[in-house]
Amino acid sequence: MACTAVLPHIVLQDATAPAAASYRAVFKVGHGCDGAPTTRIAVAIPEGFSGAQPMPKPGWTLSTRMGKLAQPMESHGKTLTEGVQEITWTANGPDSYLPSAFYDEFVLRGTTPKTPGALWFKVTQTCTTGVNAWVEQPAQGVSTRGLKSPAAVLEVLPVPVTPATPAAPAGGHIH
Ligand SMILES: [Cu+2]
Repeated sequence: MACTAVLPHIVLQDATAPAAASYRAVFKVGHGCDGAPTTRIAVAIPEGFSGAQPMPKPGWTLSTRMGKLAQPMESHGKTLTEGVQEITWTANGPDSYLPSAFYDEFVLRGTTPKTPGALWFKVTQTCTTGVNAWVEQPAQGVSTRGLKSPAAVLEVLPVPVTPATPAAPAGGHIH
């Protein structure tokens, strides 16, 4: 794919997040498929990113696909064996298509894994003509340099140790 757009590919707004924390994933879509407008965005939720919830988008229909988790998760005192594995936004019609010259954002949230490391979100971008599969990842590290159609990467970082201040509960708030 020839990528001449100012905003390259599909990337996450925030490329890093602490481990075991709530994370708002903003996927920035900077162009269509060789000039064709985007009609659908499907995001595969990587293993370890739990409790994924999409944000509705006017003009687009949401769907989620559930699947078995490789590792059961604890949530609110219950053991979960299934989780959201894919989230899809589909344009309701031509009025909602995202023209290639325009820019838009698709948002979901979830909780990062306890273990630091790279999380790769594979994104399938469908257009009126053509499909871009953003699925490539490097053999190691988080640099997507040189990859033609990289997946969107989130680097999960160790939680900094701050013994002086009591930590707020994950995803919580302070009164
Ligand atoms: Cu691009």
